[in-house]
Amino acid sequence: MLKKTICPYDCPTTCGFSVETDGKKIIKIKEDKNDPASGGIICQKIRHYERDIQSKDRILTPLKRVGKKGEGKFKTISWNEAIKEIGDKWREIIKEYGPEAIAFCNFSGVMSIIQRNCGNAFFHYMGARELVKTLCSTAKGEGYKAVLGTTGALDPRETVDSDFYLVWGSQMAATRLQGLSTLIKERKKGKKVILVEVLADGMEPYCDDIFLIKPGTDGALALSMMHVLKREHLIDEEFLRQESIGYDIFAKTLEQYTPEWAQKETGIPATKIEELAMLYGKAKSPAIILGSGNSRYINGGMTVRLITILSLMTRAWKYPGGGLCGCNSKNIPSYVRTELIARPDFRKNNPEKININQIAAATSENVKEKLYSLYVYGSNPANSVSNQVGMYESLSRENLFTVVHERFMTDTARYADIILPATFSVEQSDLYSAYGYNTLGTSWKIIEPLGESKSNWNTFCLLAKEMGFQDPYFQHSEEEMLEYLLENLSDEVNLSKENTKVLREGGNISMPFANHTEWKTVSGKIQIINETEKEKIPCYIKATKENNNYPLRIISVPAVQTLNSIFLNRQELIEKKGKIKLMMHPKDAQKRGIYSGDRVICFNELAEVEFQVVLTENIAKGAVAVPGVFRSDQTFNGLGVNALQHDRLSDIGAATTMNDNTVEVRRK
Ligand SMILES: Nc1nc2c(c(=O)[nH]1)N[C@H]1C(S)=C(S)[C@@H](COP(=O)(O)OP(=O)(O)OC[C@H]3O[C@@H](n4cnc5c(=O)[nH]c(N)nc54)[C@H](O)[C@@H]3O)O[C@H]1N2
Ligand SMILES: Nc1nc2c(c(=O)[nH]1)N[C@H]1C(S)=C(S)[C@@H](COP(=O)(O)OP(=O)(O)OC[C@H]3O[C@@H](n4cnc5c(=O)[nH]c(N)nc54)[C@H](O)[C@@H]3O)O[C@H]1N2
Ligand SMILES: [Mo]
Repeated sequence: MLKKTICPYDCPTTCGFSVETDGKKIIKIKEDKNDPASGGIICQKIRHYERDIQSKDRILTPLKRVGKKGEGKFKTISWNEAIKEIGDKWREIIKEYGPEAIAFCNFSGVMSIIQRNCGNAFFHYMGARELVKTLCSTAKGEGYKAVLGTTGALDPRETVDSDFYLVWGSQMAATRLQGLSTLIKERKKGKKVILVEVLADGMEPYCDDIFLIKPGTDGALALSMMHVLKREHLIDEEFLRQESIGYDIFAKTLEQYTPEWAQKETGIPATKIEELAMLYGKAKSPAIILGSGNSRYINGGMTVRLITILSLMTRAWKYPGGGLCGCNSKNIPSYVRTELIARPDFRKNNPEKININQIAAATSENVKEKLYSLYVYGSNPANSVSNQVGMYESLSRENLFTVVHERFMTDTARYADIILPATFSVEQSDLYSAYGYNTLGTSWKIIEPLGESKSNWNTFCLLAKEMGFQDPYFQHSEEEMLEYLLENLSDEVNLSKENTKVLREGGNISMPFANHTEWKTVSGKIQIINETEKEKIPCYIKATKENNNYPLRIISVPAVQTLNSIFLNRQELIEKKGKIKLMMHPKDAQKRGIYSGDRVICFNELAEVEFQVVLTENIAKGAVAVPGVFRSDQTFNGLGVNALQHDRLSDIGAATTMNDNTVEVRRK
């Protein structure tokens, strides 16, 4: 039997595919050529999704800690015992310190609407500490929004019509396979692909030219490209004077941003900047394909504002395929009314918020508003947030009652007092709305949950009962909630009969591409100048400064074989991924007497982390990069790159700045 389902993980595509099942197990994964997002292309990770679902390493019963925190010793208990124990402990904490002494951590383990957002409703109802979920790309989102509001950018499927591609900081071979396949086809027809990257490793075969840029300086490149466009009369000034706010004022500031100035900032030769600006400016419908890496800096929001403005300078948006891809591609905030699941109206108190990027500090012993319990689901903060050493210290606290709802023994789960077994996407029902494509889909339960695993929804319903939460919300099945969401989609969504049928049966449907020529901002105009921003006139802001002790900049990049900390249990992928690596330029290695394959210590004021060095000419000088996330037992000294990351927030969007850190490297 073949059934349609959707990948639950945090990728822009949200691929639909099929599974062969006997009703009890998933036997095989099959590509679905008719899926509007994946088009039948699925990644090497999902190709054997069944191996994860049926993995011998899966946690299938509730577990209770019997050893020390982090030691990894647990005994099996029943769900009744687990829920009772959590309830007893929470009641005790609430009585003594109030519900604000309880926090939760959730991010992108499962991206579907119900399973991702139901915990918010539960913790709002409880009055627990609020979580600000900005671990990924909110600086990018807010930077774009500052210029274009909710105007929809390009859906990757529209880029077949682009006449030039500027891939700006995306390892598309890992993160945007389907978009990359379009580029490969179009390049064969003679269209050019240029890459602006810190680490171009793996993308070389797909590009005509590569611009290696110093981390966190993309704003300087965008500004100097606009300087050249202005000088060469390649800006469509008539269009901007009509349709934007502040073009002339902004244009005057461009004078200072010469290619020679930008060369000093970015490390890209001025002549190359001229060349890129001319290529871009002479194209009719160029697409900038923007990744998220360059927004993860203290200047990340401004960088994205500047790149968004650059994309509007030449009228490109008015032509099919022209514009910006990688930002919000819908003209409405959302097809689905997520608030029906997240229920912000359940919150009656106003506790101090916790930014997920600073959860290590927030859960530490030494804060005024001390926390006594942490509930983690769909997230693995021990491996995903900054300040990893601090995170382990917090998780080691005897007086932080920690519950982790998980599928595998992650580094976070290892520190839990109680572990609850979580389901896989095929064992639960939900609605998906891709963040990089204009698609909407459903994935209905295909097999019963293995062992005693339960979905997030079903677990929160049990916990609500235990805690005596009376609202009818907590008494529905997830299938009822899914029906309810389908009946209450956003007003702007109009479904044809066929599409309604697809959603009833399972699978992705294609939604209309956005209108890229009507500006969905408060003023109805492109906001080159935005009066509501701290920096009203866009300008160059520097990233965190290097210093003599730590002269190198370190960034984290996605690995092809894994997705954040997901797939770390899959043997064949882990073998392919290899040891925890530090990518380095031969010149930087030579200065330090380091050779390819050496074990090195990479360090800064936060930690010392051991890596194996891989030398490549395809990295900007002065930068080092770490691909992928590793479980502690897959590292050399128990720590990963997150141990070298400060928990500073971006300029706008309160996002991660995980790429904005400085280090030094020495041979071990
Ligand atoms: N295989 C795989 N797929 C994934 C993921 C994964 O881990 N593995 N992660 C998923 C997630 S959570 C996300 S958010 C998306 C992200 O997907 P995208 O938004 O497309 O971004 P990435 O491919 O992560 O690109 C980050 C790139 O930014 C580059 N970079 C870092 N700093 C700078 C800079 O200052 N300037 C420039 N120009 N480039 C810079 C890095 O070298 C890296 O290649 O991918 C998703 N897909
Ligand atoms: N070093 C480094 N750090 C990074 C990144 C990086 O590339 N490198 N990427 C950053 C980015 S872009 C992101 S988005 C974040 C991701 O940060 P997180 O979301 O915290 O981390 P993930 O590694 O995705 O872990 C998700 C966990 O959820 C579990 N899970 C999956 N499905 C379910 C479910 O249905 N229910 C429950 N209860 N659990 C489930 C998985 O088993 C997994 O352990 O990490 C950030 N941190
Ligand atoms: Mo992400």
